[in-house]
Amino acid sequence: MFDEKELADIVRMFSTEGAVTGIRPLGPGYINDTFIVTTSGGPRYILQRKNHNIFPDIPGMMQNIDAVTSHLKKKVEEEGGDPMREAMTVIRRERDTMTPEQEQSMAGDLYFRDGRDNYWTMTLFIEGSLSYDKADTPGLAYKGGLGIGKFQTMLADFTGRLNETIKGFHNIRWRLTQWDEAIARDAAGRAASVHEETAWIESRRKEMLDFWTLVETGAIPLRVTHNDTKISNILFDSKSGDVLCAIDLDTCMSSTSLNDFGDAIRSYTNTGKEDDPDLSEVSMSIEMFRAYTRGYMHFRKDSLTDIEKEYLAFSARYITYEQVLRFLMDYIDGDTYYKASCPEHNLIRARAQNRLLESMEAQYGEMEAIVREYSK
Ligand code: GN1
Ligand code: MG
Repeated sequence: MFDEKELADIVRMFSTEGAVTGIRPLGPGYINDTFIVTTSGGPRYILQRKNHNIFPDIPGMMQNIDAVTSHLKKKVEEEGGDPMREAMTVIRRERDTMTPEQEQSMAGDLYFRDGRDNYWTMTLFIEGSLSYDKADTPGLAYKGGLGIGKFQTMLADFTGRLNETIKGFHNIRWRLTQWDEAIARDAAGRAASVHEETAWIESRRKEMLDFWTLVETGAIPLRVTHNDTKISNILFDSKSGDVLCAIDLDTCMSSTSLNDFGDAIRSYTNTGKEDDPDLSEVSMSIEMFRAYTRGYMHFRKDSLTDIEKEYLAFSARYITYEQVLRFLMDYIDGDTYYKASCPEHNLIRARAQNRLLESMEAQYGEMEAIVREYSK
């Protein structure tokens, strides 16, 4: 879609070092387009085209990312860590490519908007790092839990105000409103073919809304949250195996920290793939659940409130339910949100996530017992 020459021209809008020697696509992201930029005489960089259809306020999003990464860098420094590796580094615009209006505008130095309404951003590529699509050992899940536990702990005293980058992102009341509209609209004429799947959403509607009411009333507190903690959004140190940092901060917002636990469990504990067409491969590994919970609670057990601990295991069901809903809704809408590699892709994803949800429900008592064990 973009040739290397075009991409190299975009890179020139940013304050980078070295001469560009190559730009290649990177990663399996469902939303943005990501590239890795190699240079001679300078470091490697990540270039991203942010999806402006999904994120309506890119300047607001970049302001969030800048504020959160600055805070994290300070914390890492205080603890004697390496702020260039343990937090993302946002690359700013090259001053002489900016108009006076851009220089004045909010977050104007954090992104480049090209003539075709594409929004581009750059960050530093962190060398000596690894990312995974799937957690294959409890040791990795444990380290992942430590990583997000630490992330939340470092952000506990963040006092800035964060913009809402996607309206009602993990708000199931809003998602169900969107769902009802999608069914009524039936834009792709697919609603009648997913009766069985629709029943999965309806049968759990009430319990999910009851949970969210606790967030709405303030019984469950708001914190700074990442909101997209699946394993592929975490960088691990290739030598020690420890988490370096969480990447993809596009959805960093104020919400319940339970989202971050729940979404990680959805990702780390799945014995199959997120879009596994073979449902017999999909289940929740209780061993992986234990390992992640142990790591996470190492940092969080003294800070979480009683009600957060009480709903921690439930948050995995909540986020997985939401993911079934979002994939199914996108199928009904005709695949307008997620990148899909075939016409049935979103339906396959929804079915696989529902299987995972059923597996969590079947093991819920054990999940709760494990949370209690590591809460002490
Ligand atoms: C999307 O962009 P990516 O791949 O990190 C999505 C998440 C979903 C995830 C499912 C902004 O994440 O909410 O959980 O796909 N991000 C957005 O894999 O919708
Ligand atoms: Mg993302």
